[in-house]
Order: sequence, then structure tokens, then C-alpha cells
Amino acid sequence: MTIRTIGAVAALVAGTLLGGAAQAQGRLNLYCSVQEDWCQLMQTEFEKATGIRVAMTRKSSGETYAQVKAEKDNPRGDIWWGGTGDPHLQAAEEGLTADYETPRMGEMQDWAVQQWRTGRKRTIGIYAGALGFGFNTELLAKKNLPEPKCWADLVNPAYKGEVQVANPHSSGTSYTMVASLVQIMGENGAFDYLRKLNTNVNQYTKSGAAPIVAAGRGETLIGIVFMHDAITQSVRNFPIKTVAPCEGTGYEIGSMSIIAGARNLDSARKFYDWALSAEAQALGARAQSYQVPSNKGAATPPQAPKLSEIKLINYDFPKFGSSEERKRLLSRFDAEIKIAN
Ligand code: S7P
Repeated sequence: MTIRTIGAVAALVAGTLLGGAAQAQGRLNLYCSVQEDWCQLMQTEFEKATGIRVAMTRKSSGETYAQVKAEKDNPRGDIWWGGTGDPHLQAAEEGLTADYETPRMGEMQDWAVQQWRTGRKRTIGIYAGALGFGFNTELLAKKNLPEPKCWADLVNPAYKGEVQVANPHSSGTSYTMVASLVQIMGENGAFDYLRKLNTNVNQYTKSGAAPIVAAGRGETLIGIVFMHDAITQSVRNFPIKTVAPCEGTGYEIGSMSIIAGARNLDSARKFYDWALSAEAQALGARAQSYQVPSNKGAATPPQAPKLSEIKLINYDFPKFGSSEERKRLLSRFDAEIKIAN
């Protein structure tokens, strides 16, 4: 072998090694639990801003939590962005996610920082939104049914087969509903209510926002969802009216967590800091997602439900974000609410 050939081989080997390392630093496996449009926008805008290549998987909050748990010994995701805060807190408690303190902490709303404290520095609030429901105004008129205004109205036998909601195992929205009803009605009261509601439910969907998409298309009359998801349908010109239940309601602190053992930790931290910036948080509105952002400098979209005007409960995040409470409530749900699917 000549000196030139040895040099060329050495350069090739070094190039391959360096190339491999550079590639590893330039990738990110993103688990995303908001609506697909917003997930895709976050993916492409982060790629543009940093040059880091993102592989994105969209799943509901409960499903992503189950996936992160199943992959505990061989993590495939680097960061979990979006989805209700409860399963992020449960993942934090179980050591499935990693501690991190962003340099943007001073830019965050108190509730986002509080989520970080409750979650042992392993999760942080990225947006907030209130639970409620929406209904199809044209179908309501056609069926000559009364306007539902309260949780209590949804168990009216007049709405038999007219209500859709997600399954609380897969969906963070639906787990928020169960936890909110327990806090509003007491646990036994909430389970009595859920049993009655079950007779009016036509389908338990996998995804939390699906019921209001179905309502928009006239496939169901009422969908129990986050209010911002109902507003998205009205903005898209579907005949949906959004309701803040008269008894009061629960809310979410949508969250973000770095996955413990992330293979692309630097990229995950870059994404984390970027996702907390006011500019990145403005992308929600561009994707027609109308939550309240957690960066104090990010404008709340004018379409977002006014949280200060809604009767919000004092949602107990430490309790309903604990793994034990989740297991217990979901087991009781399975034992007592005989869902057809
Ligand atoms: O659409 C946005 C949103 O409602 O989706 C998240 C939700 O957890 C994901 O859907 P699942 O109910 O299916 O888990 C919410 O965090 C978010 O506001």
C-alpha cells in the first residue's frame, strides 16, 4: 500500500467516524402528543432553525406514556412534546424522563414552572387549556334537542347515543375528564355520572380530539374535548358551539419531557429550549391550535378560550398526576364502566 493509499483510507475511516458522530448529534426522535398539524409544523420549523433532522411520531398522551414505559430499557425517543400534563408527571415519578433546567426558566408563566417543580424538574408546562365540550348546532336544531350547558345535561336520556368521548387509557383528554369529574362530584358521584354518561356515549375514541372532529362532520351530536379543540372546528367552518360546563371544569397543563437515556440528548435539550421560546410557541396558532402558551412573551391567540372567564377547579396535579392514582382510577373505570369498544 502506498503512502497515498494509506492516507486515503485513514481519511475515509476518520470521515466515517466523524460523519457518524455528527449525524448522531444532528438527529432527534420526537414523540408528539398534540394534533398532527402542529406536530408537523414543530418538526419542520425546528429542522429549519437548527439543521437537526427530526423523526416525529404522533400519538395520544396515554399511548405515548405507555410507549415510553415499554421502551424504558431501550429508549427510542429523545423528547416527548405536548399532551396533557398528568401522564408527563406519571412518567417523571417513574424515572422515565430526565431532569433538565432550561435557561428560559425566567420567561415561563408560574404555572409552567410549578409543573416543573411538581414533576421533579423532569417535565415543564408548554401550554394550558380548559376541558369542556362542543356540539353540532345544525344537528341539534334538526333533532330539536335542548342546548347542553352543564356536565349534568350530558346524562339527559334525550342525548342517548349522541355523545362521544375518548378512552381514558389512550387519551389524556379523557383522563383529564375522569379526574376533573372526581374533583367536581366526589369519586362515587363521578363514577355514578360516568355510568349514566356511558348510556349516552356512541363511541370511546382513541384520540382526545376525535369526538369533536366527528361532531363537526355530523357523525355525533356532542363531543367532550378540550375547549380549544372545539374552537379549531368552528374556525374551520364546522357548525360547532363550544361550551364551558356550568358546574366548573378541569384543565390541563400541556407538558414536555426529555426521555431518560435519550440517545440524542444535546438535540433534545436544543429542542426543549427552542420549544419554550415565544417564537416557537406562536406556531400553535399557525396550526389552528388555540391553547394558552407558557412563555410570558408569547401572545395568547385571540381565539383561545378566556381561562379567566371559565369556572376552573383547583385541579390537584400532584394527586391526579401520580402513577398510583392513574392506575386506581383507570382500574375502577374498567371495572364499572362497561364500554362497548
Ligand atoms: O389537540 C390538542 C390537545 O387537546 O391534544 C392533547 C391531548 O392530550 C392529545 O390528545 P389525547 O387526548 O388523545 O391524548 C392536549 O394536550 C392538547 O391540548
